[in-house]
Amino acid sequence: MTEQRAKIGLQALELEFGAAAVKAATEAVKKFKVEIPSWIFGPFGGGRFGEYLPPGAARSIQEKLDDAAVVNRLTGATEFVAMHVLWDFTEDGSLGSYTIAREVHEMAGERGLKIGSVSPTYFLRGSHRNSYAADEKSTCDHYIEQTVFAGRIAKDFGVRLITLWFPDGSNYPGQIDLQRNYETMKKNLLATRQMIADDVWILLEYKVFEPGTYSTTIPDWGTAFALTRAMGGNTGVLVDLGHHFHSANIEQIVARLVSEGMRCGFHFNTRYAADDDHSVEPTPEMARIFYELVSGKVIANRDENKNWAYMIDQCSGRENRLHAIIHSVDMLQNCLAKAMLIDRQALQDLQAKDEIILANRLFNDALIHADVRPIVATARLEQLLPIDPMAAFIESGYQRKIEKERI
Ligand code: PSV
Ligand code: MN
Repeated sequence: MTEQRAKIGLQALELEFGAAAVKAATEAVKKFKVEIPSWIFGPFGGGRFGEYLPPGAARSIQEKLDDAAVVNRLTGATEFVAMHVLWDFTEDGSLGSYTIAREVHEMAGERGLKIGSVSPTYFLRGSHRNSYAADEKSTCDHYIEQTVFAGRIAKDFGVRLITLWFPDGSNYPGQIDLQRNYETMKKNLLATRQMIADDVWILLEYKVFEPGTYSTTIPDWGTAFALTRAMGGNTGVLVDLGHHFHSANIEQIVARLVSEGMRCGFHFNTRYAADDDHSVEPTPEMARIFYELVSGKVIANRDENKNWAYMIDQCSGRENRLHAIIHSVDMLQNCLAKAMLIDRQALQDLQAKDEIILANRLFNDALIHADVRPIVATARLEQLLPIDPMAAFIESGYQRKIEKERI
């Protein structure tokens, strides 16, 4: 997209949706920040199969941060990097190290970055018979200790946010006692909340399958919601786009959480088959999710305390990791811009008149048919950022450089 093309596109959008809506969309895109995961840059990504790493993939936390800094420089939207305790802060692969976390914090700062959300890593060695819902108290205590550590790191070096995802569950009916399993999880979560500073925000992630194929302990937003309500305080639900049954109405889940006034968060990605962790695509579903955030005044609200946490959880298999994450950020900005274009008053009028198809068309004109790339381009130009971060990345020669250096 050239500046000239952006200008013409913007005029067309103003004609259709009004100059005020286009301006508001541009401002919202400028303000939108999204965390990127340290794990996308390697070596821990790659999905479930094989150990393939694309040429130039990062080999250490320093190199991951180097790559993250490039993404932030090009997009201006990704200052925060999500970290995993046993991928980024460990010496022995079993416990977190405060010293390493401090070093990572310093290294991030040197590159203009900050540690974002901190995730305890429950799913590596030792949790095959569950973590927080294990029958063995010593197993539970081990993982609680790691969560408390994550809370401390989040407070001292991060954005006071931890995100919890548990691999707990089962593969066969009868394998575990479903009620005891849930009650143990609940008891340990409640105890954890007490051990972590009140101003550390805890988000609880649900997932309908995997690694459990018959059951997972927190399979859905309802279970996560019940647990977070029981935990109380600064606690919410984490919606990962890849963690539902096919064709789940995720925007409605978002709408429910907004209506309940719960401050929640996302792990953005795209799935086709299962929990694929692909780059974010500009799907109608994603745009509708953003519409719920806009109409619920969660996003683009002057009161930042109403805002949710926006994170990308992606670990691509085959594609270039930097392309993958730049693409995701770009697509999220596009979806937000689309959501900002909806004339809510006009929509309400149509709803009141029961004009079903006309309401649907008004929705789709913005969320599906509008080409909002000129809005996103304008937001970048106004911040003195490259108009096209992907093109700027390709032109920068950074990929050639890392492929040469990282053998
Ligand atoms: C689990 O599938 C998950 O979505 C959790 O958020 C983990 O932290 C992440 O993936 C690890 O890639
Ligand atoms: Mn996730």
